[in-house]
Amino acid sequence: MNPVTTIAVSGAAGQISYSLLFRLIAGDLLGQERKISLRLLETEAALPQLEGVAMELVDCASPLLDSIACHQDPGLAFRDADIVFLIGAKPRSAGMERADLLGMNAKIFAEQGSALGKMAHSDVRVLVVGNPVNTNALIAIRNARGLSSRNFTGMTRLDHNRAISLVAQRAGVSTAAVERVTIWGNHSTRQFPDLYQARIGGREALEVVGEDWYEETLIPGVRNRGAEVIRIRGKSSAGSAADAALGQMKDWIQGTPEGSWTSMAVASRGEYGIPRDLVCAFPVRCAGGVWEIVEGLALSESAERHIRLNVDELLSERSLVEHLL
Ligand code: NAX
Repeated sequence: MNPVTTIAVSGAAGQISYSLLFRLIAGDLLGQERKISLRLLETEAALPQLEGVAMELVDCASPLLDSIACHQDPGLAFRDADIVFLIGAKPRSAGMERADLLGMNAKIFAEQGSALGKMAHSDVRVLVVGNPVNTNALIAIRNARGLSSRNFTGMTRLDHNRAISLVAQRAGVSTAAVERVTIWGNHSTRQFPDLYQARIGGREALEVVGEDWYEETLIPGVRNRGAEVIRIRGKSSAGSAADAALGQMKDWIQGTPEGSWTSMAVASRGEYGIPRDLVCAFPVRCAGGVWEIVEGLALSESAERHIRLNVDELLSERSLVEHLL
């Protein structure tokens, strides 16, 4: 095995990356034995800022940092990459519709998907963070000739973590006691945080937190948490997003806890009636470095209804980018 792991990060001068990169070279993802070669990708306009970030990374004198390079060409950034965080995307500006955002970012993910297919290792793990996550991941998968949808996951770990924390607070327990929570669907305000299978210290979660609180507080609370952070902090979530990206990638590499699962947006193979190839958030278990959708869960009527609404939204997003697939 190559003693150095090559990690590429797009949008590396942005705020999520600023929280992520220092943790990568502190060993928070791969431990204290693995050296890391960092490939940082940015737009031309942000390259000077990126050079400053690279200087700061060097200034940490981390023995784990083998090399660092800044790029504006995705082909160079992704060459021989083992792990890739696709964070860079255009933010939604005032007055912009979701469809406009989709159109702008779709081109970025088509280009980066194609570069990944040509340049990255065949067993590369690519975590898509930039919004709209599900559809960007779908575009990257379709353009990454030579890779498979198994090489990709989209980030729904922040929503998953938000749900766990809110449930733990409500129940007055540690987050470690909350298991088998699922985020289904699209990483949008339509996502479905599912507690029907969840357990708190071995008890049914809904019994502990109450159905009313679940419907009236938890579901909207998770869906709107990102907007609440922006309202109060004045900027979108960054530290928590970087932490979620690390958590999702770590579980993918090292495995999910025995008996539980996490939530990831991955390509459907028809599980739970979700159309094949659509990138949808599912309950996911990881072992031996690969992810698997948890199958055979009994869905409540309400869950089925919420999931159908998400599928409709994902299909309508897909129809807007059909030309890039
Ligand atoms: P920032 O605007 O701070 O950083 C984005 C960076 O991407 C900028 O430096 C920009 O120059 C760069 N960029 C734009 N186009 C690029 C391209 N073609 N190639 C390389 N770099 C490019 O945003 P930040 O707060 O870091 O958020 C990044 C993305 O994560 C956004 O799309 C955001 O919506 C998304 N998020 C996703 C979350 C999730 O749970 N999946 C949660 C957090 C976050 O909202």
